[in-house]
Amino acid sequence: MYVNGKFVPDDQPVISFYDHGFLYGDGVFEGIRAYNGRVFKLREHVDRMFDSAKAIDLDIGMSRDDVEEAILETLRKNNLRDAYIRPVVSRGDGDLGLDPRKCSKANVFIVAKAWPSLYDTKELKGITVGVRRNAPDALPPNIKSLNYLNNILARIEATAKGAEEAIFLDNNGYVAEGSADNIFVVKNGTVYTPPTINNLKGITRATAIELLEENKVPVRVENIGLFDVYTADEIFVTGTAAEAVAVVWVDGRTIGTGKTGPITKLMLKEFERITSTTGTEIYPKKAPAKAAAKPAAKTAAAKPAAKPAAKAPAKTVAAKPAAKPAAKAPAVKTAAKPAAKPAEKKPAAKK
Ligand code: PXG
Repeated sequence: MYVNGKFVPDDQPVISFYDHGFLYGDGVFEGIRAYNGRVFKLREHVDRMFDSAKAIDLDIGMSRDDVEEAILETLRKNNLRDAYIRPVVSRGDGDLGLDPRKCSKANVFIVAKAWPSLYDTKELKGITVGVRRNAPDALPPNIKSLNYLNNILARIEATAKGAEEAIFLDNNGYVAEGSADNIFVVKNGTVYTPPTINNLKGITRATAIELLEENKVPVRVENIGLFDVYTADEIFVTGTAAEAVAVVWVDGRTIGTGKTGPITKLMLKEFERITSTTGTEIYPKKAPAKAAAKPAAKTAAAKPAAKPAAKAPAKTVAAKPAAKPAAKAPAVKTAAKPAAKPAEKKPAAKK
């Protein structure tokens, strides 16, 4: 694993007891996946980690490009093509006492592990939990912080009640998200998902919205209540870990037919396509112009396991939409007022 610029074996202790990430959950992280030799939405994940860090006033001490390169190099050192990647930035080594000023420098860790993608048609049981999603004016759920206790409490409750995934409500009673994924409900051919005030700005969520719109499935970003959940034709959750999975039972109600529905299936298919064909190449085939002069670069490129040129620029393969996107993709709409149903011609919402 990567620790502050060095690579060490995963099982070597690398963290101080006085690290504030450990003592207080003071830090941020990301969960990223690589498929088929490419890191999916690498820049988006790195950007979100920098946003999380900004929100807690944490200086990562590295540039976005440096973090990207460290992630790619961690994958290369482990000869991985399909992997789960976990960068963690903690406030750093300090003392007892929660004042972050006691930590002079952030600690940056990156672990990458084999985790083949699971494109199975798993169907989940969901349960709405009593524990509410962290309030945006307390600990904004948009921060992917090292403090996941809110989510863990939800997961404990869901497990105790015999369900695989928790469905969080917020303090106003609106549906927020799952314990580690965003939620979508389908009704009469339209897909609904809550605005991101009460949930993580999921990268898979944004991808799902794009893919649905490319396939001319209308998506609306608006508040969702329990009624919408119980009466949905389909429900699915999205996340780097979950990818896209159907929820077919909630609080004793069977959702739709009780099987993965057609829009969820479309999502799964589209998601498989986009994750296997786009992303930042871990082992770029072509050596960069400067390194190309060295004959050694050729062999390095031929063998993915070999150490690639240290400064190979990350190459990102752009997404190719399967279907020609509709000239007038349906605008994502949001409700101005939580309870009100949005008027048909509201301006496009922030995703
Ligand atoms: N909400 C929450 C609370 C999450 O933690 C998502 C939504 C989905 O976001 P992305 O960007 O992944 O689409 C998450 C992501 C794990 C694990 O170890 C959890 C996540 C991602 C990767 C691994 O359980 N959560």
